[in-house]
Amino acid sequence: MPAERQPDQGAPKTVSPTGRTEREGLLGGDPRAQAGDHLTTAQGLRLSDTDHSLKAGRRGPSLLEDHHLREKITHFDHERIPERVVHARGAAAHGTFVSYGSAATATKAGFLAEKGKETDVFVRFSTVLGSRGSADTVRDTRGFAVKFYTDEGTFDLVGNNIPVFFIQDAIKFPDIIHAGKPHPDREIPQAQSAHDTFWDFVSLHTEATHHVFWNMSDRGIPRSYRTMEGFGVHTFRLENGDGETCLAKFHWKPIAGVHSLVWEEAQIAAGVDPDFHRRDMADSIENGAFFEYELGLQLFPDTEDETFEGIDLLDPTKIVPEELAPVQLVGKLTLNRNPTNYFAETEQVAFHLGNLVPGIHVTNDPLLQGRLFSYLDTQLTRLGGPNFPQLPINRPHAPVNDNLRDGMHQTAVHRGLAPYLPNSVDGGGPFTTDGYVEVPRAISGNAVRENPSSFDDHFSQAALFYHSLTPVEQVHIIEAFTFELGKCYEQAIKERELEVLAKIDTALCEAVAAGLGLPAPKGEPVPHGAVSPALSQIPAEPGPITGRIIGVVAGPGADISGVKKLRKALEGLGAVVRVIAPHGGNLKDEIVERTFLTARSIEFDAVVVASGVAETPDAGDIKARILLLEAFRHSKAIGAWGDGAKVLAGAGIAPGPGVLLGDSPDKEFTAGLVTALGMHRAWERADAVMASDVPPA
Ligand code: HDE
Repeated sequence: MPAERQPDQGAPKTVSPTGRTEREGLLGGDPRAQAGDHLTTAQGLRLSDTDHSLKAGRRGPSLLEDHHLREKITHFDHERIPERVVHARGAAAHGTFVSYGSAATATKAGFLAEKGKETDVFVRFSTVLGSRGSADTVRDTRGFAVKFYTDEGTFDLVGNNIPVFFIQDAIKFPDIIHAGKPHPDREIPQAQSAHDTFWDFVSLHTEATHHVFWNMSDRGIPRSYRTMEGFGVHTFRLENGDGETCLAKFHWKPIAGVHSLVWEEAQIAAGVDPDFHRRDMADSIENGAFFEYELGLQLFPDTEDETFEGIDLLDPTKIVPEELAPVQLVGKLTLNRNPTNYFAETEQVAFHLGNLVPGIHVTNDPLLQGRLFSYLDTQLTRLGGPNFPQLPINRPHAPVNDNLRDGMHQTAVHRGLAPYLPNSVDGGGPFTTDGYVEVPRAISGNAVRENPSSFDDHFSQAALFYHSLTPVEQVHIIEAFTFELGKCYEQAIKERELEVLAKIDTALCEAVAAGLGLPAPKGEPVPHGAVSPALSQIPAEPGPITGRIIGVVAGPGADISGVKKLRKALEGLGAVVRVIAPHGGNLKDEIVERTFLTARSIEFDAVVVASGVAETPDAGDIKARILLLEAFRHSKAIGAWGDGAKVLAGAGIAPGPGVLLGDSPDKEFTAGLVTALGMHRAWERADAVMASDVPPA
């Protein structure tokens, strides 16, 4: 037991950060919340005026004596902390992880090994390049950082939505980030890679190629955090209860499937709703449409060469195709609670991949090794000292007796005399036990600044990725490269990146070169081996529609009972129906949630026109036509019942794939809509509606 307080010692009373004492109910409600109904100073002094500073006469200067004025403004002046140097823009949610128990043969980590075990989690999603106020839908990698508050200590799985990284060695991190961040002279462009310095670096530093292909694919513009995969990226070492080890890669598989925006939508959203992803997550959780993912493991024998089927497991620019090592599902994550306060939780949370629990170990991946240094280091500055693990969001859900003492913002009141070991004066404790023990691994070798030769292959897996995708996904990659390089000013940079593309695929290189108006260099595309269909995100079967948003265009005279019927059917499946009408107000007892002014197609996964609006003067409104045409152009499900079909025809939308027409929103109509939504997009339409001589469409 920790040392007792001595009889002669007192200590600050047990009072909450907001001055709640036991007498006033510290133990009832949430003691961290503000207390009392009256406005006070930080010292609990009740105030009678907070609108006027203390002045020498009505027209006189303010007095230094005004402590309330000085306290209020001083605190305000210090409200911000440094934003994260990368991943500054993020949104987070609380949730629960439930273990299937199926990982027990691989790891003794209790939160994975014990079937049915529930562990609290906090998950922060982020973009990498943009600053705190940047847009959500930029083309970028997304962070997927999970804090498991296990009873053996906190385990952080600090991953991304892309399974590989730009660099193989942590020492290159400042280089890639300096290249990707806005230009240092004008601080533009914000939050994106479509600029010279990014392409300058990656065209020279070709180990980035694989990650660049993922960024240029649809993975760079997710539809929702709900529809993103997550990856631990590095290979970890797992240890089971018998001391046996294996190597492992972590995967998050979204129950809702992997889906993205189209580029045009992402760009519109960046202006119309820069908070697109965080709003979607907060609204969904509020509506009970929780975000769900399964945790999966790819397991490999722990061999001396740390290689599987010729793939170096220590190279973070490489994946192991799921066809070679299937992802075994080991538990389920549900995000079901929004944070109460963005700053206290989302901004102050501190992840660290060195936060491990027994049964999970690091490997020699040189990217991982550098990260083990970086997170604590950056957090010391960002969170103002070494006591940030005491912040409410960072506190472990396991007893802490750490002998760490003092430091800025210390909130604990430690007892005893001997925060050192060994000691005799505090009874010899706290005691070490059979806690975390690193797996013994032999380390030898000369000190060299070199990589293993297997790290020299920069292209074969980029080619594997590209060739594993469907034609529509490949077109998106061509369009993305053409757009991004088209935003560069330096001709030499574009030419150099085309040389890289020539090593991946001739047709791809030619198409991008044509878009840029440059000659396509001749290159020898590298061999890539068997393709991995698991890399494609186009679903073979319709997925669930939880959280999908369907806009129903209605108006005075619309078939409101039909709207209600459709709403009931779709909401029963976890989707959200929003009525769009020319003006706000009510349509009978249906509330108009969006007007032609406030709605934009990007918000909806499908748009349906109700019967009864075709003959009204608003049916041909330009904003309504743009809404429908944009949704059509982005290959979304479109529907109409009754004379709603005339509104579609008026907007120039012809029947075809993903366009559903019916007499009423009956079972058949709804089933068609649900299937179309479950497929995410009607890609069969894409060529006809997006094609343009000037890529990207
Ligand atoms: Fe990070 N990264 N990173 N990173 N990273 C940070 O830590 C760093 C890398 C990732 O929501 C920083 O507290 C280095 C790979 C996420 O709070 C910083 C290297 C992966 C987040 C840092 C990498 C990540 C961060 C900035 C190269 C995926 C957001 C603020 C060796 C596997 C966590 C902070 C959150 C944040 C350093 C590479 C994921 C500076 C040096 C690879 C999801 O410490």
